[in-house]
Amino acid sequence: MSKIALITGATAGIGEACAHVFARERYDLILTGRRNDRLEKLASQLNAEYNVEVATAAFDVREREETIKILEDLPDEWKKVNVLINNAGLSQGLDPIQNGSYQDWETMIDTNIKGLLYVTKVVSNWMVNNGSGHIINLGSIAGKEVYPNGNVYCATKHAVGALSDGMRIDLLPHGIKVTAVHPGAVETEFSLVRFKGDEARAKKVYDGFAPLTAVDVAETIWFAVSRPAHVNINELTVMPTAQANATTIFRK
Ligand code: NDP
Ligand code: 8X3
Repeated sequence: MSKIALITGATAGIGEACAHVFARERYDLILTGRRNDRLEKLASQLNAEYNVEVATAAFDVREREETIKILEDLPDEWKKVNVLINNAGLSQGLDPIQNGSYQDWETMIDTNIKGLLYVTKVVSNWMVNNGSGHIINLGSIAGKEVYPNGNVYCATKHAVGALSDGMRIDLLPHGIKVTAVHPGAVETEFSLVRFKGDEARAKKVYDGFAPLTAVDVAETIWFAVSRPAHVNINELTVMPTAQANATTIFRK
């Protein structure tokens, strides 16, 4: 029987790239995100290209009851999840704390922290029952450093780092690995979402240097997942060569 990976936020960017990489590696997939049309399209593409089974589940990770119900309603054979990639996440706004929007703060906290927890609780219980598993949490360089106006987004990603450490301790007796992956700038829909559809502002983020691609991050995740059974990578920071830290980018 094939291994199974559950990927949150598979409709775009890093999650979508992970779906391709794990399908290539012969994993059957559970793909989630809110945009069902994209999930369906990706599922048929991966099924045709790699001949893997793909289940889709469209839900908003901020909705606790819905998230739990949709996951628990999956057929038992899909609950043998080997790899959970907690990738769904976003930033909203880039403002000094005194000007921040309550709505933006709640969206980030509810998605990046609470949503990740809802999915993790359900799937980690399956992994405990299965006696093994690997959880990958998408942190960020924003979870290692704090940059100007990054306040709440940085706090959510620091929380992902702390939760990864906590999960690793609690799940240790159950043979479950936990890896936090912290990328620097990756060109995806991330900045478009952060700047609420302002394409010119989003594009400027990546001007004058080569950012990471979603595939670069997906391959890094695959590296962590493909280590031997006795090896776990606790955390991994992956940056564009032109980016030294959260705020230092060498632009041509
Ligand atoms: P994208 O915006 O390209 O993709 C984000 C994904 O998250 C989408 O599939 C989106 O799906 C999903 N998502 C967002 N909100 C929700 C929600 N409420 N419920 C369910 N799914 C949701 O961004 P990236 O691929 O770049 O980001 C992926 C992860 O990587 C995030 O956690 C981000 O913080 C992190 N990261 C990104 C970096 C970057 O520079 N791009 C760097 C470091 C970390 P949909 O809209 O269909 O729901
Ligand atoms: C995304 C990278 O530097 O915009 O997490 O926070 S950054």
